[in-house]
Order: sequence, then structure tokens, then C-alpha cells
Amino acid sequence: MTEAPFTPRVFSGIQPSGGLTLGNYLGALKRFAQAQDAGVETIYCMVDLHAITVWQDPEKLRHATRELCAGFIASGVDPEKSILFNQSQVAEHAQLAWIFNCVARMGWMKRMTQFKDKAGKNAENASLGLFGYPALMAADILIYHATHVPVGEDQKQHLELTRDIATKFNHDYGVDFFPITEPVIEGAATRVMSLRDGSKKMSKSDPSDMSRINLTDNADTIAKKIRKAKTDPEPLPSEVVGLAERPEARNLINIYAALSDQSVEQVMRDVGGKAFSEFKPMLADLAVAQMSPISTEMSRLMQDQAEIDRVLAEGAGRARAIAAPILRKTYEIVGMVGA
Ligand code: AQP
Repeated sequence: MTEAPFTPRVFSGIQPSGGLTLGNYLGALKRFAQAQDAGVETIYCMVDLHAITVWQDPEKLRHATRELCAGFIASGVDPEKSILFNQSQVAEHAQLAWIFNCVARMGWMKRMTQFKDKAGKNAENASLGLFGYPALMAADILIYHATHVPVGEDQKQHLELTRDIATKFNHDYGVDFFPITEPVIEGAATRVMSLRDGSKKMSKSDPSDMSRINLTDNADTIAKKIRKAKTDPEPLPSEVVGLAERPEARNLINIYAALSDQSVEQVMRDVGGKAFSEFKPMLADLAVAQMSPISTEMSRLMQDQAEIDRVLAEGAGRARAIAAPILRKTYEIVGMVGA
């Protein structure tokens, strides 16, 4: 439970490490826009400092950051209602991350599955930043005393670590300063899987473009990717339990449910018994209808980069106004002279 003195505040971020996918949209962006309209302060960040934990071409990083900002806005995040900015413009994230590097334990970090997945067999050659990533993520959240973090299921472990860091900091310094953040992981598509392999998460960095739907894909490409999505030969079951051993079928049903704002049970009632040859075009039509306006709006917004940069700078100013006093107070608690 979050302690009483903390006002509810939502924070979440996305890396500009490539183009956005349907996974980012359903697991994150769509829910960010919903949270914004629920009457709570919302802060959303393009986490460019996280992106460089693996090599990024500087020009592509700049482009991806602006395109991501366009993706936020096109998905319904309103920069007037939410605070929208890129992480590197608010130095307090990195400053608090250093303090958290000194709070988090090596043993905790070594258990993080994302590091193991991303570093792969060549962990000795991974950057120190990739290993320390979750401490920076904890700082992103706690520099705003955020109480709620909407994310996809893949980020659950990092949010547990954020709670551990807040708890240890509060305990070590005898304060009740950082909130114990609640992960908000809900809905039918909290883990959208690859279209080529139902056991792997859909990801912007998957080498196969056919594995994902990009927010910038046009209608033909979306339809083709869904048509070619891996499935099995059986017709769709009418009950959720029938999906247990069928990860690819489950994934497509989850996507359909999330896109149409229905429960999985409702969708199964409608599509149970259908062959994939019948269901896939239904899904393609739905995906095109939902995604095309977003991609069109992103292209329109990208034509005015000066306006995107203005939005980011303005959001950064508003973010700094919250972050600076929290960092100052943290320094004071830790014992830094001049704080
Ligand atoms: N497949 C997914 N299903 C549901 N949610 C997802 N998210 C990502 N993939 C899926 C959610 O999107 C938010 C931003 O993620 P991120 O860009 O910070 O990093 P990530 O989770 O590592 O996403 P990718 O697409 O897999 O990026 P790369 O390939 O660069 O690592 C998070 O809330 C995440 O849960």
C-alpha cells in the first residue's frame, strides 16, 4: 500500500530505441491516454538515457525521440493535460539514479531478466548502463514521487525493484520519503507476443519486421502481417481454457480484445468455432481501423519538428519544477552539504 501523504500521480516512459509497435501501443500508450483522463496528474517520458544503454546512432536517436513524441500525441496523450518530455532534459533523473545505484544491491540487479535477455551470452561486453538500467528506471518514477506506473507485463520485475529501492532508502535513512509505487498492469494485452513466435514478446528490436506491427505500417502491411501471422490448424475455441496450449491463437485473440475494448470472454463468444482464414481478416480490419488514424496523425505531426521540440522543452520545464525540490530534499536526507 502507498503511504497516506503521497498524492496519486502517474508516471511512465518509453524508450526511443526504434519505431513503436502494437505492443507499445496496447501495453502502454493506449493506457496512458486513458489514465490522463481519469483525473490524476500524469507524467510521460521519452527515456532517451535508457535507449543508449545499447548503441544508438545519434541522428536516429533524435529522430526516434521526436517520432515517439508524435506517437504519444497521436495516441491521445495531450501535452496540455499531461507532462510530456524527454528524460535527458531533466538532469534530476540521472542525479537520483546515482543515489539509487548506491542503494540497490548487486544481487538484486543480477536477478533482472531483461538484462539477461538483452545482454545474452555476451554479458561481459554489455554496457554498465544496461546493468544499472533498473536503478535509473526507479529514479524516473521516484523523482516525481509517482504512486502508479502503467506498464506492460514485461516491466513488472523492474517495478518490484523500484519498490525495493524505495523501501531500503526509507529504511536506511529512517524516513518515509519515497512512495511504494503500484504497478498498473491490466487489460487483455499487457504482453503482446511476436506474430512469428507466440512465446516471445513483440519488440521493436526484433530482427524480423514480420514479427511486429509498427505504428507507422500502412494498411496493406498491417493486413499482410496479420495474414502471415503464425497460427495452428485448429479452429478457434469458444472458451478461454481452450487457448491454454495455443500461444499464437491466444495472442491474436488478446490483440482483438484489446483493440475492440472487449474482454477475452466476449470475443471468444463471437469468434469461437471460426477458422483463422475467417478470423484473421476480421482482426486485420480492426487493426487497420484503429492504427491507421494514429499513423496518419504521426506523419502530420512529424512535419513540424520545431513544434515537437517546443512541446518537449515545455514539458521538461514542468517536470523539472516537480523533480528539483524532490532531489534537493533527497540530497539533504543523504547528507550532501549545500542541498
Ligand atoms: N509486447 C508488448 N506487450 C505489451 N507491452 C509492451 N511494452 C513493450 N513491449 C510490449 C510496453 O511498452 C512500454 C515501453 O517499453 P520500452 O520501449 O521502454 O521498452 P521495452 O519494454 O524493452 O519495449 P521493446 O519494444 O521490447 O523495446 P526494445 O526492443 O528496445 O527493448 C513499457 O511499458 C512496456 O511494458
